[in-house]
Formats: sequence, structure tokens, C-alpha cells
Amino acid sequence: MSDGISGKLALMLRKDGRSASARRPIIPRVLKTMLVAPLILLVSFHLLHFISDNIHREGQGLIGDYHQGTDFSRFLFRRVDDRIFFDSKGFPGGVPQDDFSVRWTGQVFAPSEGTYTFALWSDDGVRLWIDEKPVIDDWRVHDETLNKSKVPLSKGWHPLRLDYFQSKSERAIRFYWAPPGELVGPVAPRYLRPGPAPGDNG
Ligand SMILES: [Ca+2]
Repeated sequence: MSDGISGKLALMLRKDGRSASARRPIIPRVLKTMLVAPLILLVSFHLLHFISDNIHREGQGLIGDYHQGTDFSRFLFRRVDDRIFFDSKGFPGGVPQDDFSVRWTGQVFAPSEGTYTFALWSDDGVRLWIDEKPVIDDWRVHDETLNKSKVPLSKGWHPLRLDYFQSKSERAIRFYWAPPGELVGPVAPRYLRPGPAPGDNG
């Protein structure tokens, strides 16, 4: 009798084994792996990219010293701006509509040696120094104006200072560049870092 039970049990186990393998055929499992593996790789890639982008972004940009008056007459506040790209409504809270000035200081990174074009689109005045040398000087009241200049740079970080003032009416400042062989675009935060710029003597 016990042999009979053992036999039935063995048969059931064999049946279960067969039915289990029948429920998990080889080909769909391979297909599933083929579909899921790229998905995992894709998610991992975006996750790593997100993490590295956020670590890379930390502390980047330029120090912005905001002042009342068109010539830095009264200090208002300091903050780090990750990009210099402000139009009429884009300036930080606490900045008056009219009669203010900003000094951004830090460094700009040249990823390769060559001639860089720097461009400022502004209303009103701007002036820019790189490596303590004047690059753009348009310190006057005007409507939106594009100023640009070519600068030879070695690979690496270079001290930068950018002054801007707004008098009345419209206000804007946008900081662009074109690295060697590339199109003009806004200077991305990863190419800017806050820090002392030698020659910043007001
Ligand atoms: Ca203006």
C-alpha cells in the first residue's frame, strides 16, 4: 500500500515537473530576457546620468553680487547663479525693477585650447573680463544689444568677471559663447564655477 502511495506521489511530482516546465517554455523566457535587459540598461543609464549630472552641477555657476543703483552704490544680497540668462521677469526676487547692478565673479572652463567667442545680449550696460583682461565694454544705457568678442584661451579654468546694470524700462542679460568649432549657445553651468577672480577690485 505504501509502495502504491509512493508511486502515485512520484507520478504526481513527475506530472508537476512536466506541467511546471510546460508553463515556462524556453523561447518566451529568452524573449522576456531580450525585452527586459535593454529596459534595465536604459533605466540604469538614465539613473547614472541623473546622479552624475546632479553631483556635477553642485556648486556650479557664478557668484552674483546684487546692488541697488546702476553703479554698485548699495549692496543688496549675494547668491550663486548657475547660468546668466535673465530677461524681464527672470531676475531673482528682491531685485528692483529699475536702477540696479550685478557683479558676477568666478571662473569659466575652456574644454580645449582655441579661440572662443563670448557674447552678451543685454539691456542695459555690460562689461566682461576674462583672465583679468577687458573683453567686452558697453557700459551705457541702451536697448537690447548684442556685444561679442573673440578670446584665445588655453585649456582649463580662467578667471571671469561680468558687470551688468539696468537703468529704466526693459531689462535683460544673456551670456553666450561659442567654443572652437561649435555653435553659439548659452554658457552651461558645468563650465562656470564660483570663486575669487583675481583683479576684482571694484
Ligand atoms: Ca533698461
